[in-house]
Amino acid sequence: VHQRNPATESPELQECFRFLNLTSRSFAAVIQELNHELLVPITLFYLVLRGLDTIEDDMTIPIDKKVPLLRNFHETMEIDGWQFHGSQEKDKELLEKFDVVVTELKKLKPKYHTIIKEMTVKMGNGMADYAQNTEMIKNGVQTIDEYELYCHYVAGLVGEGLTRLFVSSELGNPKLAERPSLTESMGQFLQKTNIIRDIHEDWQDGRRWYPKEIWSKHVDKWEDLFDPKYREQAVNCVSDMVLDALKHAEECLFYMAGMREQSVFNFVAIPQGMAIATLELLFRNPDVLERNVKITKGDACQLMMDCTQNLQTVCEVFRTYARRIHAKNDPRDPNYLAISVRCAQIEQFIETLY
Ligand code: PS7
Ligand code: MN
Ligand code: MN
Ligand code: MN
Ligand code: MN
Ligand code: MN
Repeated sequence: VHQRNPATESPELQECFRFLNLTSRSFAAVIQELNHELLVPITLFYLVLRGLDTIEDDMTIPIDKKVPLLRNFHETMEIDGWQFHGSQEKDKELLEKFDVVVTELKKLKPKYHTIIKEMTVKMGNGMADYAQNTEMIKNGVQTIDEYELYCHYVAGLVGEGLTRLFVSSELGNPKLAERPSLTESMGQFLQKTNIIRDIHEDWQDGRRWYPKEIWSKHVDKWEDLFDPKYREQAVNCVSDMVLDALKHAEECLFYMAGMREQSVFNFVAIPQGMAIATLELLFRNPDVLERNVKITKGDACQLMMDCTQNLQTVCEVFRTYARRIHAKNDPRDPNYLAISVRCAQIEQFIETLY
């Protein structure tokens, strides 16, 4: 059942929902099914962060213009009538008509507005730090710690904001607020999957998020990852990245065990199920180095059904994909043993829950 009631929505709010449906592939559906109390706050949270990310992603905005836009976005989002013209990104229309988001943010309960604003301050500054860093050094993220800090800014903070929204609306277990590492894992797992998948697209845009600490074990130069001569090394590099992402799987399942309301459970579980299925698709897949690979519509449909039941069905999804990764593991991969152990741990962890 849809929680929306367009008859009672202002024209600005209807426009916000139009943008949600325009800009998001996977989130639009799950957000619109959310419990009435959180439907509008999470829609606006999404649009604020989508606006910020559209600026971050736009490589045609010069750095000295981009950085203040990112750092001041929490103030900008309160300026009546604010619009931004000049982005070349796919989602530029959101920025061109951002005034409708500003109008609707003002109507939020103060407790929700505060959470959204605090997350925007931190994310905008984090994105700006990395944009400046890449601009100055021109060779991207070096260590796994730096990689995880970037994932914290762009996704761990989303998780923190969402968890605070769940707890303050009493739709999430208050104990979740005391377990920040579980929340962080939820964001890290999604963002790392996004980064592993987007390697080719990001490279073409002149950016890279794979840490040198990982890729330099496989190739000498970053560009070699895209050279067919080094395809085997590149596939091993992707599998090294997948191994790193899989370390968050158990904490994600723990987090999902803390959901108390079905619509919130579905909202958090669907992206996680899509993420583990995507990791399985990326694992040992040379196509990743040439194009953006995506799970099929059929698989996405099945995942939507399995991730909207209960914790047990989501655990089954994780176990199924961990087994498939395990089965695809190649003895010639330098991480063969570590991957095998990691998959077995996830499989065993799930079995102990029964
Ligand atoms: C508020 C629902 C549920 C505890 C727009 C959902 C970039 C993967 O890197 O553009 O530019 O290629 O493909 C979503 C944790 C965030 C993390 C984040 C906000 C889950 C802007 C999603 C989504 C936390 C910052 C994909 C992180 O965008 O990425 C709401 C719990 C937005 C979540 C970015 C990335 C999303 C992402 P990129 P994309
Ligand atoms: Mn983006
Ligand atoms: Mn981005
Ligand atoms: Mn860590
Ligand atoms: Mn990406
Ligand atoms: Mn993307």
